[in-house]
Amino acid sequence: MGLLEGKTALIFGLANKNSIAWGVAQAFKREGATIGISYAGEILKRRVEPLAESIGCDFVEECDVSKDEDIESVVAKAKKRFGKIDILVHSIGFANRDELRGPFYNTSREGFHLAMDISVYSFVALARAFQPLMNPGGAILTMTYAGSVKVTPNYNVMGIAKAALEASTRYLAYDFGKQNVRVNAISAGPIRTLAAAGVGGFKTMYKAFEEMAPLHENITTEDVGNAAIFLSSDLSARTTGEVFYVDSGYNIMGVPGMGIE
Ligand code: NAD
Ligand code: 0WE
Repeated sequence: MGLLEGKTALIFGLANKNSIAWGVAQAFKREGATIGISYAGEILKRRVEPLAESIGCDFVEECDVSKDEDIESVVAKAKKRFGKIDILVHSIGFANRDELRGPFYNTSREGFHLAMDISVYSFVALARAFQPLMNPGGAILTMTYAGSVKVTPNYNVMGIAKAALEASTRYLAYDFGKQNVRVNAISAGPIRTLAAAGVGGFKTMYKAFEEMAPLHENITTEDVGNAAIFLSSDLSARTTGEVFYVDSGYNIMGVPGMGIE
């Protein structure tokens, strides 16, 4: 029997087959969950629908998380279709491309607000909107990156957004504890997704990551999917408000090993 048998999961942030959200969707499917998917905009529909279909998912809804009315509408549709849900996955982040290069102090007021709105507030807004639909024993998940706690050059305003996202995870965990719903974040190492495409120096960072990490391997969306199963299933029943690293151990290192051991 699958670890998520009888559970319903809604996954936000699917763009294409490289998305972390897709790794999560496939892993959840494997463990027997009923899945609903949400994506950002009309142009992604053509990509997302065949993927959803391939895992037998026919709840595929557009939702731009910067619009309250889009969030309300997807909640209404989920309520009509599923009644209650068990798992909510937020796999969304965005900053203007020109904020992700050069000195952090050049961050514009508008760029700061946009990154915080799409990458952080959307998590709070989705958690609130789905609160009445969440079954006891359920789980809420978001995706973060270690640029929240240590400097990653060029990650800039996204690092600040991820720090706020991790703090939001703790505050939401406190709120949702009363209804026995857990809230956790997965901090993944760098993965070549759409959100990493065109990032200057990504290739170099990828290589350095592989060298520095104790396990000397880069991260896949499948790895994140497997961690998401744990954090959404009853296996992690007493874990909430945590940032769970899926990074081949990279974050524990202070100095690179350089093969001197
Ligand atoms: P991705 O591009 O596949 O996913 C990002 C998603 O955010 C896309 O589906 C995009 O449509 C969605 N999005 C952007 N603006 C939106 C809006 N207004 N409304 C609704 N959706 C919107 O890339 P990914 O790497 O899978 O990113 C998923 C999450 O994982 C992000 O939070 C990202 O910060 C995080 N993350 C990524 C990495 C990495 O190296 N790729 C590492 C750690 C954490
Ligand atoms: O969270 C992310 C991706 C964040 C991201 C990426 C983009 C590129 C395209 C947010 N918004 C946009 N907007 C775009 O227009 N990661 C963890 C991957 C990532 O992105 C970086 C990284 C890493 C790692 C950007 C700079 C430096 C390192």
